Amino acid sequence: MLRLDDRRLLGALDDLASIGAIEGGGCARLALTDEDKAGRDLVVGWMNALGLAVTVDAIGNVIGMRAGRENLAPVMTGSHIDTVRTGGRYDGNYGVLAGLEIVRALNEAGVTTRRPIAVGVFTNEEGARFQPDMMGSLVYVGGIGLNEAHAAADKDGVSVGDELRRIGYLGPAKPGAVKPHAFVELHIEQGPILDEEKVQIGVVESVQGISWTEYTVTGVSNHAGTTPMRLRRDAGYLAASVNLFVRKLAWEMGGDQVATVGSLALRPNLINVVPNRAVFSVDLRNTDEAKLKQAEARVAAHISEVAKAERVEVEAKVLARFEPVIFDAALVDRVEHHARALSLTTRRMPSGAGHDAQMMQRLCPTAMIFVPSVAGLSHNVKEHTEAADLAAGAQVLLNVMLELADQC
Ligand code: HGY
Ligand code: MN
Ligand code: MN
Repeated sequence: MLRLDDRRLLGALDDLASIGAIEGGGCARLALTDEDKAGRDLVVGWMNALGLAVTVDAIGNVIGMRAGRENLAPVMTGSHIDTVRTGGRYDGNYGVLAGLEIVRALNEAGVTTRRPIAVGVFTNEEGARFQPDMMGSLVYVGGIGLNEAHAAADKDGVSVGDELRRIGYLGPAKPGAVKPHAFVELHIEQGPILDEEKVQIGVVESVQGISWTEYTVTGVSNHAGTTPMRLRRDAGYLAASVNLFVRKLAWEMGGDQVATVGSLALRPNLINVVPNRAVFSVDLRNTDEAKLKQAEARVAAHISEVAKAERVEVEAKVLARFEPVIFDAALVDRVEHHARALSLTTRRMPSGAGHDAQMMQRLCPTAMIFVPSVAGLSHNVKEHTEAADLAAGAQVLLNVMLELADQC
């Protein structure tokens, strides 16, 4: 059986993690920043050195293609290398670098697969700087138009299109021009399940639904000392009440429901001024679409009730909304088969996090392979996966891809 060079994979992860490295061992490479560019340049350099035919498309997705014996639709793997501001070194990077390690192993073994093999790096999976998340893969599958994606702007009003141009990744290729035979994404779980249950491989059956909304609340700034409570129109109070409400709601709904107020900005943000403006985000997720809709409705009702009582205006902007996605059952079975064939322990599970794979399922049979995240930590510089687990996941990916690459 073709074996990967685990140490080389770990070395590549370290090299990439050194770009945008931050205190505590993580990395910060927000989409389309100079750090993201530097990471892209490093990966493209590796792709070229491996003899891959590299294309960059108009949303900045990078695809490295390894020719097959026959000019058939490729078997594709990949993920993202952009990170959140407090990113770890495995989220996304692991899936891309395992794909390149598979190419290295095939090159060294002199193996030419029947189908071409493609490794993809999708733009702005995180959605931390520009929304929606999974933007590159969403454009790739035709989920949003290129112009709409290019027009997405960050908090400073800088657009995706301008940043792609600035970093030299506004590529000529048409997004989605290559329709894969199948897509398999290797990723860390980013949650606690595999680590708690001491299971080596997560056989991912689905990705939960995601609902991102940004609220802009307008009240009246006033003196913190002289303004009686009865006269206040406190934008910050509404934001705080929503945070408490969504947390209570998630506990009450139970099941897979989660809710987060991740970003919050008050203005004028001064100790002795009642805030007249609050801009905050609400991230709701559930594996069940009906329940996710219920949660959204409960939050909206709460906001209008408090806004009325506090006499503040609220504007809502949907930043991302994706229904739950079910992966291709036959391909999920093959992931489970190959993991067990390597005597690895497995368990089927949904993904709590969003992934490019959830978009690729619109285009071709898609599945994901998870490896454990120690203590379930992710989007945190302390994100960690044991070397043996990283190696095991990559070997499962290789074996699944070899099987797919020889399918007619
Ligand atoms: O938010 C997510 O689940 C992903 O990291 N974009
Ligand atoms: Mn990721
Ligand atoms: Mn992430």
